[in-house]
Amino acid sequence: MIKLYGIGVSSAVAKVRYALNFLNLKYEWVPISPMARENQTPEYLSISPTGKIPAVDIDGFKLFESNAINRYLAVRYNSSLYPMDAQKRAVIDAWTDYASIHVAHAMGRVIFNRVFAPMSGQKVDEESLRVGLEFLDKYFPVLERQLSGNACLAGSEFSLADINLLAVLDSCEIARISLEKYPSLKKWRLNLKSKPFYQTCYKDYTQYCQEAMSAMASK
Ligand SMILES: N[C@@H](CCC(=O)N[C@@H](CS)C(=O)NCC(=O)O)C(=O)O
Repeated sequence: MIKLYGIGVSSAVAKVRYALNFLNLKYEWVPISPMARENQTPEYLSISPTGKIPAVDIDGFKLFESNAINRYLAVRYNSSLYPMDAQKRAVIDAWTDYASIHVAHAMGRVIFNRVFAPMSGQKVDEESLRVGLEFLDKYFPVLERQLSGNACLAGSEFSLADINLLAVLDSCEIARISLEKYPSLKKWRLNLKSKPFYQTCYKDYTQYCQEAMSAMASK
């Protein structure tokens, strides 16, 4: 029995949902909303000691951190998403880290200042926004170069690195981040968004954000 804890508006949660779907694994989705501080209850902290979403409980094994969860799922269910070969794994890890640390961090600055700060009445930090956009202008060409020569992020085979980047980029539309200058990246993303593992589990991320916004506005 797999339980997934979190809410749809989180791209980290989406990442695990993509992997679960790709692996054809059934799961129970348990809504845990940080906005409602449901992530700080003793019960949830016993599953995710950091209080972050997502977390999973798989037959009693509790785990947090989306990339660790996806690696565990791929290994446990013996999937090509994270093959046994040490070098292939290392390359998948390298691209996953690049997207999770660098791209996601820059995206986070833009999303916070263009979406969440205005939505929650917090001050927009124009300098942080500028820096985030500047970093994305450096990082997207790297992804473009990699994807113009390879079908997938870590080479020719679809892997956890693709699932991770797909989720990291889910907020492009809501944060008004254009990928027009990056045709290979855009094509790679459109192709993956048409796949059943994405389509069947996910209302568009933008819609989740809009729902979250309306919920906040009505408070
Ligand atoms: N590195 C973590 C990031 C998770 C994360 O930042 N989750 C956010 C939602 S997207 C969260 O739980 N925020 C609530 C909080 O920090 O209290 C992962 O990939 O699982």
